[in-house]
Amino acid sequence: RTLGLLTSDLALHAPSQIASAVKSRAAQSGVNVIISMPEVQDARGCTAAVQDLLAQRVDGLLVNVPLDDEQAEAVSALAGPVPVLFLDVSETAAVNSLIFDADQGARLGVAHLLEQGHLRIALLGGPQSSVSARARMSGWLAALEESGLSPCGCEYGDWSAASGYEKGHLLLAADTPPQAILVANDQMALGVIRVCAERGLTVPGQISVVGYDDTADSAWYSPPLTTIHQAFKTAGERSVEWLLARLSGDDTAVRQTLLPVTLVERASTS
Ligand code: IPT
Repeated sequence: RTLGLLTSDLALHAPSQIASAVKSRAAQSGVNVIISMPEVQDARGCTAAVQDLLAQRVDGLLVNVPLDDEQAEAVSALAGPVPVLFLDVSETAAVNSLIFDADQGARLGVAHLLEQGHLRIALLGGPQSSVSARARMSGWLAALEESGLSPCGCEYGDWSAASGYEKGHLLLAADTPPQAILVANDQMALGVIRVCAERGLTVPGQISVVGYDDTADSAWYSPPLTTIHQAFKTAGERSVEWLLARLSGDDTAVRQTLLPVTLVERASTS
């Protein structure tokens, strides 16, 4: 059997860790994986990539590219009888999905900072074109609002450490700088920690930083990063298992799985 994996930029840590888990789990079952990484991740680019994978006669498809509901539904329809599982869509998309609970992740981050007594909390979101980045942002805003707070600054990066560095400077240049920053991924948090160091702010003494992902390197940051753990290995493995089960059964109902996330408390918050 052969599976197709349509993925977002593998230069980013999270998608590469998912792809690695998909490859390993598939290999264990003697399954080949063809990886496709569209340069332009709009609806057109994804459709072309899916058509290309289908032309190579894949038996099933994994899609780890952020897609809006209609786009995901269109890709599902395009695949016809070939089962498709989406990893970066909203719960409201009527497609098979295996996604992390973004609302829970956002709430865990806010609750952690509130417990430590921080009230001036800034937000550094991911790109607004990404479904999961938007879900994290709205989760943070909702959780802050429930505590009667509004963010002390809000910026959007593109998931890279460089963008974390650039936007981190903007957040810290405010007249009343934040006591803590919630960052939508660990790579951007790396850039934020660098900004703090350059401005002579100690982390966590003068400012707390919470990341999101818990990719393999995050425990090695200086200081080790407090972050929201998303079990990428488990997600990759379960996606392959789900598709293989689908291929050997006759279940065709739409299935949505929500994976819980956890807060990993390290040394970037206090
Ligand atoms: C999501 C990561 O959290 C983020 O850091 C970035 O790498 C993004 O992927 C790339 O699209 S995880 C995804 C399964 C929602």
